[in-house]
Amino acid sequence: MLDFARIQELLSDEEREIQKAARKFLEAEALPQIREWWEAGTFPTQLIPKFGAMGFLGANLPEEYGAAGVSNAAYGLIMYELERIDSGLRSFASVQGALVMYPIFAYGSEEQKREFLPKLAAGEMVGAFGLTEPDGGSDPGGNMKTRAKKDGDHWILNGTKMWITNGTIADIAIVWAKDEEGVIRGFIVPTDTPGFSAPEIKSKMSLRASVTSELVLEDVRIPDSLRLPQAEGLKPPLSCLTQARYGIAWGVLGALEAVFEEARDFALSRKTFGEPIAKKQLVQEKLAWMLAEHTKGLLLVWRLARLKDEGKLHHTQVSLAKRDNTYAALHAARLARDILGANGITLEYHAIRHMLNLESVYTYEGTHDIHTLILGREITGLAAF
Ligand code: TGC
Ligand code: FAD
Repeated sequence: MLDFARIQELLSDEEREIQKAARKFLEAEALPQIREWWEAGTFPTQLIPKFGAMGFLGANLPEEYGAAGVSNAAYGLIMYELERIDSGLRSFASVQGALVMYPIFAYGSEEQKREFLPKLAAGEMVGAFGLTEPDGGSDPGGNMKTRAKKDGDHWILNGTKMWITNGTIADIAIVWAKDEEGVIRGFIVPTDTPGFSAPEIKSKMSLRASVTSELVLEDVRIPDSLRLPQAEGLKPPLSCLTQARYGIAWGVLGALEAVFEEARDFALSRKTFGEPIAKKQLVQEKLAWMLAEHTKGLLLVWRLARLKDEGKLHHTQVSLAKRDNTYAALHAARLARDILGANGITLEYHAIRHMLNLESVYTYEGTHDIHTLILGREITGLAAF
């Protein structure tokens, strides 16, 4: 692992072992084929049960529900290793763990937890999280048109969700909808319910090894037993986003490591004007910038992991980490692409695939600018959304 500030020494033996095992597994099972999957625009569904067996899914949730029950640093390191291969693999795990398992764990009934969490942890069941709607994702409360109407001991759901990771391959979708009083509620929607469909969004130039879908709900009838009983208002879905953003803040540093190492290796072997380009000051400045950002980002997420273990993490701290680490990774991928010259525009190298993926990461889970405004509100007490 790229580790300039020797963060490894701050990890436990178990955390180091988990990362080592994740890297070994992913280098054998995913790295050799990632380019092919990305080019074909397919997500490798065959890896899902293997991710389950490796303990990658909802890894920081308790063992009593079938999850691995690891520390938040170990969870972050798993996200790091997944995204070192491709943001699409990390996205799958982020959604399954932070956006599907977490809301069931935090807001579900005991029966819901026992029914769904072990299958989701094992990768026997796939989940999706439907918050964003076609009219805009940054203001999910204000823009929410999806409605849930009470009908005896059932609910009738109508509406459309947009840009939903895993949608087409999901067995269940966590759908957020407003009831007749305008209160936001969460539902576990089995995707084989009549009236539910999830067409895949095609022609993406980013996150091509990830399924992104529209969710269409037309008079979808759901028993009250599938409503998340503890979820009321916008705070519960926003709290799920905090879990996913935390994982992204770690994950993108894996992508940064991948493009840094590729660029450094290329620069050492590529000769212009009789010397390796690695000997040129302008190239060294780019590599130094990447290393510095990776180092600062890793120190930050390590500290957030410990705060999260202690229950002291605030969501605005996660906003800062998601915002800055994602920007650093995206800019690093652009610099790496540049160092590779013309070679950098092909999928033979990893830089452009990471660069294109990171454009999505910059936008999803709160755009860069929305996180700037979250921090602006934290600093001044004034909301500028
Ligand atoms: P606001 O007044 O700020 O908040 C309402 C209540 O919620 C609390 N809160 C949070 N709690 C936990 N975590 C967070 N991140 C929280 N943010 C806010 C807040 O304290 C308040 O609590 P209380 O007790 O005072 O009632 O609500 P707002 O309507 O003003 O919203 C503000 C804003 C812009 C920050 C929020 O809407 C936002 O975060 N927008 C961005 C939306 C977003 O990130 N969408 C992501 C969708 S999922 C996705 O992209 C998955 S990508 C999948 C993949 O990884 O592949
Ligand atoms: P908009 O909200 O329309 O924003 C457009 C632009 O306006 C952005 O630059 C934004 O920063 C800016 N802007 C917005 N408001 C303000 C403001 N107040 N001040 C200044 N600038 C502003 N969503 C889910 O619910 N579940 C998923 O699984 C999921 N997966 C995704 C997967 C991918 C590949 C992508 C690309 C998106 C996914 N999303 C998902 C949706 C994602 O969360 C939204 O794209 C994101 O929240 C932004 O919403 P938007 O795209 O509608 O942009």
